[in-house]
Amino acid sequence: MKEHKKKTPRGIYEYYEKNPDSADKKIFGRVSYPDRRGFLKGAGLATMAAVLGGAIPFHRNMPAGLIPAAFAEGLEDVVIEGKDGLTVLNDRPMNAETPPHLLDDDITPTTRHFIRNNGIPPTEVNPAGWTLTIGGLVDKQMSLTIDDLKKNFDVIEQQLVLECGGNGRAFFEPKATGNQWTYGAVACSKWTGVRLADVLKAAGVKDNAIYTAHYGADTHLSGQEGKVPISRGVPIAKAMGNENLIAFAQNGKPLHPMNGAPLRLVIPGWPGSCSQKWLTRIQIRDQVHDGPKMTGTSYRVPNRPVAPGEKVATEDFDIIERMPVKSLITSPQTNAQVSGREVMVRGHAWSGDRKVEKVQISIDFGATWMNADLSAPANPGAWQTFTTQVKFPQPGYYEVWAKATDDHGISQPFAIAWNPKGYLNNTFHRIALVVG
Ligand SMILES: Nc1nc2c(c(=O)[nH]1)N[C@H]1C(S)=C(S)[C@@H](COP(=O)(O)O)O[C@H]1N2
Ligand SMILES: [Mo]
Repeated sequence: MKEHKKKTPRGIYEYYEKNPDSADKKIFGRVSYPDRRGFLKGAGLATMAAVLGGAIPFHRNMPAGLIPAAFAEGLEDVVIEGKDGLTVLNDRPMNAETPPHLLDDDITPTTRHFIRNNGIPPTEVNPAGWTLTIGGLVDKQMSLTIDDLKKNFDVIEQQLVLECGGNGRAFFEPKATGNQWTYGAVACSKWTGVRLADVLKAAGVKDNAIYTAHYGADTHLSGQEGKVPISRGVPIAKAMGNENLIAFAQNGKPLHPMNGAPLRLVIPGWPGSCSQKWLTRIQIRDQVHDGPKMTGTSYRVPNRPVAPGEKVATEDFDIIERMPVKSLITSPQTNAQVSGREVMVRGHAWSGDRKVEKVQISIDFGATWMNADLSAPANPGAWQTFTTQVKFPQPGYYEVWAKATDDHGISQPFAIAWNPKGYLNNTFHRIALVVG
């Protein structure tokens, strides 16, 4: 297997180089004073412990500005408790993706579910005392505990794809700013919860309702009290779809802290950003929601073709709704050495709220394509699995390409139109193999 290129660590070192004291405060919530050692505070201490993989018994002795030795090798060595094998793209906020070969399971294990945070996750989480408020344009405001949700509504279990709108951003040229996701800001875990639609119906959505607005308990990177890191929403028609869950369990266990414990939305087929984590409130509005990350260039794409690098006026952007058709080869791992002349190629395909009809594989740079076997989705919103036995004519270097086509006849493109924030890259997944 070839060496994979090392990623440049982002975040922690940049901050510490510029100003160690303010870095401490920003990253771990610790304040240092001239003659007094600053203690790690609740949230900061929990963040550091989560990143290091364990509580820090002597945290009171840690000098301000001390970068934990665990980070000496850069972000490659950052350990996130309960996660395994993820590539950390940023540590503040925490963002980590999953290498494709670790997404081989039909149901993504929690340890391998990517993390996309816009702010600082809440640290004092008490599931028993957690409440979800439904407010705004409803007949009756509701405040529900997780027990209330379980008692009063159908509890269902669904395998649902979550994909960040910025997945694939790393491959745009010119580069788009933001986390440089390659392939792995996508997952399909099994989520347990109640239907968002059932809860909204119980509250009674008024006739003039247009959009939802979602709020969570994470806090803004600036530390500014009351400042919301992200609050997105969906049109009422989408919210009323039976595929959307208010989830309290992931793969049969409570949600992972980084995936929104104890309560989150899962809005499959739409940008992951719609699926508010640490969910505390859903507000029904009579206008398109305008919370943080709903406006400007956030999760919005130009409504017309633009030239790479072109400046686009804010009014020329549309909100991203469904995610496009896409596929991912999860086995073999890219750069694997194939002994013999045959290999089983496997992966997953999905297309927003549609079904995938066909996945094709090419080993000759797209000149010819062969149909793979494709499974039905476990339920609407789940990805489908493709497999095919590939024979290579002779030893040498090959690329295996995958291309999915959905039930509207829409296929993945070879190349994607550039957009300023690098969203919706659904080009073919290509892996490299050396045969013989
Ligand atoms: N409260 C809150 N919810 C959030 C986010 C966030 O930063 N805060 N990130 C969103 C984005 S952009 C994505 S892609 C998904 C990622 O979910 P995951 O971290 O569980 O993989 O969560 C969404 N929900
Ligand atoms: Mo996202």
